[in-house]
Amino acid sequence: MFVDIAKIYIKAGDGGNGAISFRREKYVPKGGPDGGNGGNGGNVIFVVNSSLRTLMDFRYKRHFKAEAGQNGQGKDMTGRNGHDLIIEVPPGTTIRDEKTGDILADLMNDGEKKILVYGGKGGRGNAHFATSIRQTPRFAQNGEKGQELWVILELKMIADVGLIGFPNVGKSTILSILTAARPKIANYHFTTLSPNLGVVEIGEGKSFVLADIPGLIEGAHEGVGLGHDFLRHVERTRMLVHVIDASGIEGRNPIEDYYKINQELEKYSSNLGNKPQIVAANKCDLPGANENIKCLIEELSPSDIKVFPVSAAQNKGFRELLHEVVIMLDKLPPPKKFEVEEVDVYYRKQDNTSFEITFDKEVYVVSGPAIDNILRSVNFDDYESLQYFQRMLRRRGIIDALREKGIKDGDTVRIDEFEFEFLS
Ligand SMILES: Nc1nc2c(ncn2[C@@H]2O[C@H](COP(=O)(O)OP(=O)(O)OP(=O)(O)O)[C@@H](O)[C@H]2O)c(=O)[nH]1
Ligand SMILES: [Mg+2]
Repeated sequence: MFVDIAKIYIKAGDGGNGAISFRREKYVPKGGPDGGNGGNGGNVIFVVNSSLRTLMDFRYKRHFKAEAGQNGQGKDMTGRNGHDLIIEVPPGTTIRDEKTGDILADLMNDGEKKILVYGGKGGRGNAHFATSIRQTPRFAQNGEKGQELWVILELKMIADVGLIGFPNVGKSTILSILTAARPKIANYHFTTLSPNLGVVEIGEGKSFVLADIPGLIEGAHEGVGLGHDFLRHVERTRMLVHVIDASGIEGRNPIEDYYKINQELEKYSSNLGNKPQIVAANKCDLPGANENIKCLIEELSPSDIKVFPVSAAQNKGFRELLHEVVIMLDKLPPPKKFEVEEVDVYYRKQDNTSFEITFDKEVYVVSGPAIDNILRSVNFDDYESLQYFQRMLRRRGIIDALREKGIKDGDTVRIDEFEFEFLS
């Protein structure tokens, strides 16, 4: 398989912090809390753009960060949400978690979207924490951090068009003049041992992928020559350019060549036999080619197979051939989706309720997402905030869990970087 790979870092925007603010009005000495909520951070979203064909752009830019949410403000003003960051990828891109290797997304169709990391939620402003007893909360909630991840982008490039034909007919030479690929070209059979790939640019940002495939010979369907391996690749292409040596310089007859190769394709699979095909009658610069081409066109005209006389050596005749390829590709269905197992890890909402208690040198240490979440809204210098904190510990079952672990009054508890005495 032809694989293009890039490793990139993505980070969703952090949530904005909630504001601590109090109303100031004329003749109202002690206004109520009016700190607004922080805005949510932007997500990082991957979108398929079918005019892209490679992962080349990711060689230059590797870090992608979505915008953070803005902080809340006084007068109950909510911070603006951060914009999502859109990353465009070509069809056929799979995205893996760099650490676990799990496939997080397999993007195929134009416009298909996937959110891979979610922005952090904005923190609540102090207005949110006001109650009938706690009328002037001097604490607010900080925004949640946006998720971050290193991912591997993998593009299994599917060749739109495969160049097939007998050995030495000029397949690699054709690839080299139509694309930036530099395959080995030589005057002997089986110069090409594995498929080469190139991108043919046809202007207006349009392109297609062309594969040069090792020469086929009789018996290829049974594995003769370089056989099966690449016939499998050919099966995924959308159409074939059947390259024929029109000069007959190796003593074969071009018309027979045409039928023999097609028989091999047919015997390998009917899918391959039925693939749309046009003929590139190559080496038309050599003597005798014109006569052969006339016969070939005559032979194939009833079957509607178009024949294009070309010379890869002189770079002649390819404009017409490419024109036809583009017309055909436009009418053909897009390449087939790869079957891969998708692991849905990052669609899950963040887990805000689990925690863990460990015992470290006489100290009970509480950690986990539940703690991180509660800590976002604690101001340790503020009495009411601490009371709120304790209530949350109780409500989340953390106090009960500590008791179950055997904690007694006076023992030390550590949460994040804070240590305090346990009092029930
Ligand atoms: N005169 C002439 N020679 C050509 C033309 N195209 C290719 N050749 C020559 O034919 C020989 C084989 O060319 P390749 O492109 O390596 O052929 P191939 O089909 O890729 O061969 P395999 O990889 O062995 O299957 C080379 O010596 C080329 O220079 C052409 O249009 N005219
Ligand atoms: Mg070759």
